Amino acid sequence: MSESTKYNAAEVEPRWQQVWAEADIYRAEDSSDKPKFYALEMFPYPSGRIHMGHVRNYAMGDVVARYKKAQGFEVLHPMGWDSFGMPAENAAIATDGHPKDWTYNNIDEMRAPMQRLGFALDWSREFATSDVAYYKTQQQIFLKFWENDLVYRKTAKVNWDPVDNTVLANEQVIDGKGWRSGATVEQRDMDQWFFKITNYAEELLEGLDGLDRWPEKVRTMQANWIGKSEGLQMRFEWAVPNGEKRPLVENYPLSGDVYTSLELDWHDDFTTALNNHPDGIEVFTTRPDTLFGASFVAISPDHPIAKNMFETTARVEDFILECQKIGTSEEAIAQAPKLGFDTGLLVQHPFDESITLPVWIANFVLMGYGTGAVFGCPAHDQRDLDFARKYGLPVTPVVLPEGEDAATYDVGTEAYTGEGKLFNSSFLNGLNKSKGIKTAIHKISEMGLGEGVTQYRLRDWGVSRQRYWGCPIPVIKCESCGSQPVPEDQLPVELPYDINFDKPGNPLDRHPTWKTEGVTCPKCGEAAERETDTLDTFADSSWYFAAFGGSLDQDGNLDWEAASKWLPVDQYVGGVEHAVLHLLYARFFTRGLRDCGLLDLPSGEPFAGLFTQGMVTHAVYTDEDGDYVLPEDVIEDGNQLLRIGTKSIVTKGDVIKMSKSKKNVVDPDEIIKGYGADVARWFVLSDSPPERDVEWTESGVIGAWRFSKKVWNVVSATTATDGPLSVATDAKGDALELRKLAHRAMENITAGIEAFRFNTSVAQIYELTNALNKYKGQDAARSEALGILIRAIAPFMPHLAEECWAKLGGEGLVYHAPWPEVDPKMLIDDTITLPLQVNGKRRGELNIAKDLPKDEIEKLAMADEGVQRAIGDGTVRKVIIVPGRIVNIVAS
Ligand code: ANZ
Ligand code: ZN
Repeated sequence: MSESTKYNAAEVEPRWQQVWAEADIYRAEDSSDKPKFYALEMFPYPSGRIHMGHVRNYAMGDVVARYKKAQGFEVLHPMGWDSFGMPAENAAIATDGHPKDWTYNNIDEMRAPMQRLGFALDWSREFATSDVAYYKTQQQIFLKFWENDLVYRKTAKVNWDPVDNTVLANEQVIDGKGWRSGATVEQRDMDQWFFKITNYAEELLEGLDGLDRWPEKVRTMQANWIGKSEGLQMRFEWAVPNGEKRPLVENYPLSGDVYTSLELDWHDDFTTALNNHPDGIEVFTTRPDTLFGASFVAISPDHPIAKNMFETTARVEDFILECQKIGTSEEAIAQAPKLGFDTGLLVQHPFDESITLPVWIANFVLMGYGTGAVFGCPAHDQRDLDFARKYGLPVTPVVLPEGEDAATYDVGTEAYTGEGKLFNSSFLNGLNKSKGIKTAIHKISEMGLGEGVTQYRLRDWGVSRQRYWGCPIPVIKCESCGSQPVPEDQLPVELPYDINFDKPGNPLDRHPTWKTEGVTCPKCGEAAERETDTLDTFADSSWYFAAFGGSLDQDGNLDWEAASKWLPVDQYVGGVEHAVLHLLYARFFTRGLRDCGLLDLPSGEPFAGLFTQGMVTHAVYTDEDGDYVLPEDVIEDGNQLLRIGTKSIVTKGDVIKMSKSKKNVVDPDEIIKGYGADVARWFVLSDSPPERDVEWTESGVIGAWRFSKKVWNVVSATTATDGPLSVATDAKGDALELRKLAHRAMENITAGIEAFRFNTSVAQIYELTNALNKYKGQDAARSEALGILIRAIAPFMPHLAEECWAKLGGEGLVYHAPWPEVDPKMLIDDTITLPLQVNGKRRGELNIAKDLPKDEIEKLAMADEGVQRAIGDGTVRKVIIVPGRIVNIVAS
């Protein structure tokens, strides 16, 4: 064995990376007969730099991939680039460059540091979603989806982002703002392409039950997003006005901003409503049990009845425009102050002829949900209550909470939504909530006014984007034939390179030739135009995992059978920010691909296991001017922090997610250069549970670096030559203790990896390393324990592990070495301590195997020094052995 040398990561790491690359060890074999394991981390957007969040994300996936490999699985662990999207266009505009050049340069910039991190990735399957081969296949999928009724076109109200000049999906509007630009989103009517995700609403919801290796919170978020509600859809019939106007809002105490219908000609409006909607107003309710507490009916500002009035009445128009200022997102609407407009119309209560309800237009009623109309029961719905209090509408409680007195019960300012007994409710009186709901639905059905229905909050996925850097939608628009699919043999519809961004909007739309040159209608042959919208880039990330599995090549060949074999992804790792958007779209896509006959994936689930990792955080530093300072520019001077160079005083602020804007970032590549990839990987995995945030600290990194040295030193100090696969079956005493400790540690390390508790595995690795550091023997037990340690470390610090493995004389690569097997016997504590008594006095003790036969115990007891001294010249009369308890010797 060679002399002990210093460990030099800068030399060791690239050397092993080259060995791995040359031996092509990470290539996954489609035809392997080993069980498959597909490990995947959410692929990166090529922004140009890798950051610590990437390192942590990929390091976690790498631990799993390497561990599964060692366990005998055929592992697929691929990497690629989610490379379409807005930032490339923005960068191109800012730098006068081209989105394509910017993107592919960035990919090249990022691939190298990623490779320096030594991940066990099958780079042979790499692609970028902006590769023509990839988006050509996506165009084929789009057309397949269209054929199979999963794509359609309609004019729809859209969320328009006025900064990015594009349409956003509802999911992409957060608090009324564009998810990327942060601009306040506006409403517009536009022609749009949609994916019919709602076809799968029920399946997507039910499928969540089977995802037992997904975080509970993600499943809940998806379920809420799908938003299944069972309830009643029912009709409120018009109350015939009897030639008399009903009292209008002037009778209610009005607050400042109320709109009144005093000025409109009520009879005209009523006639219009009656003519256009003779049956009355359809509402959707989940609480028909509260019908006797109804005090108004409210319709959305976008409801056809409201729109009819809008056409005839200027005051309604004012009101509706006012409502639209709030935007379209549900959250924004929920948070906005309640606004209402009393239309003057009246409807009939279904259960009591003597009751009529006023019809209001209300800003909190969404046109896109249910029927766009509700009945308001202020006592038991908070929005209704806020509305009723503002406009002086009656509040009648009908659900009595337990312990309350019907005569005195009052809801105050908080609607009561809990359980209770119905009261003030005629034939429903005395029923509980669910009985009341059933009874009311039954009654309404009997009356022919409605029926029980199921509603989903989920809307179809609008995918048209007015952008250049995305997958062109493969459609030709013909004036006579409408939208036609681009014929298969004309695919791909390629993006033109010669575009310019001189004006806002979509460069494809104003390209001199792309839209029209040589474009004819596939149906009638007349000159036609290309669709210039591109697909939402969330489509790109909805099936990339299948493209890895099917080894998509640069000619666009994709082996769907192989993709089906690899799917589902066994372990997916990524950020929880994708809990709804990406993860739901992907679950839709795999179902679509299944139902189009491309993927053989009965469950339709793309990701069997999901782990959402925490963030990497760092303290924010600011100087005296309040400017952010990079951590690498801060030095400690006594008990204060200074900025290198200017020496100005620096203040340490909050520890938050690393972000370029706050400058609290540490460049992974700098850490690799300074300490090595293993140290960076070890640190992000060791310091906190994977789902929590980890705070990046210099001292933490130094700790990780010291630990790597320690491992190397223990290996270097080894002269035993038994090799790392030895099993020290004959070990006794200290050697046996070391074996036991190693096996026990290994048991816990494996459990930690299995449960995604890498930090607990790390703690066990520390313990085993410390034990080995203290162990003096140069024997088989040492070799065995070291062999266990190195293989346990390999998924975390693969370079160090290879170097140690080689130094210990391990055969081949540690990457190919089997995962250490725990000997269950080593986990049982099978020695016991037996007290030795002579004539009732304790004289010594025995450390023996639990199952040692009595005659052996007697021999050892009699040989004990303390016992011998106590017996002295006496004669042994009797030896009493109580197994497992005590040895008593009677002598005289
Ligand atoms: C009367 C009622 C009384 C209601 C009560 C609730 C409580 P989920 O569970 O989310 O499906 N609603 C129906 N359509 C609406 C729309 N387009 N915009 C705004 N709100 C709408 O919610 C169903 C409830 O939300 C329905 O039940 C309806 O109000 C309201 F004590 O009807 B409820
Ligand atoms: Zn045509």
